Amino acid sequence: MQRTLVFLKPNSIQRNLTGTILSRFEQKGLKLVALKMLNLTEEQARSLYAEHDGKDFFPPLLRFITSGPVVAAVFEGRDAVPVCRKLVGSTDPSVAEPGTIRGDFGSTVRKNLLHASDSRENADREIRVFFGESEIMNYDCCLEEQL
Ligand code: IDP
Ligand code: MG
Repeated sequence: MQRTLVFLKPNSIQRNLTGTILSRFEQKGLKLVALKMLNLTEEQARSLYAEHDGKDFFPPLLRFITSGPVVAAVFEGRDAVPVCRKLVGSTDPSVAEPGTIRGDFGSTVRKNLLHASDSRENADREIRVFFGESEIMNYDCCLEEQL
């Protein structure tokens, strides 16, 4: 079973899309095992996007994701990392397929609503940026046999 990290960027919360977006993952059958709302520190933001350090969009990206509260979640399920990326859609909402979250609700690349981990290694690292092990829930799901 894989775990992946999703976080909703400040514009998702401000546009009242938090429930709508989280429901996409829930409806797919992914299991919500951790959830919190927080203001990212500069250090957390830098660590999340370290691979983009030095690019022209890096400073505005950091400013944007620290500009207001974000909502972070851990979802668990079979192939959770690629499944969540597929639900999220392409980085640029203008080319993201309809039916994906960015395709349906996104407007610009910079404000593309949310982040989802792109590999198992990054998922493990990113989960640790937001959550301690004791904040990740272990519970049986009554529908487990159907997932
Ligand atoms: P991803 O979020 O789909 O994984 P990445 O290429 O990892 O996309 O980029 C991280 C974030 O940086 C994107 O979600 C987007 O907000 C921002 N970003 C990426 N490319 C550009 C760009 O060309 N202009 C402005 N912002 C960008
Ligand atoms: Mg990325």
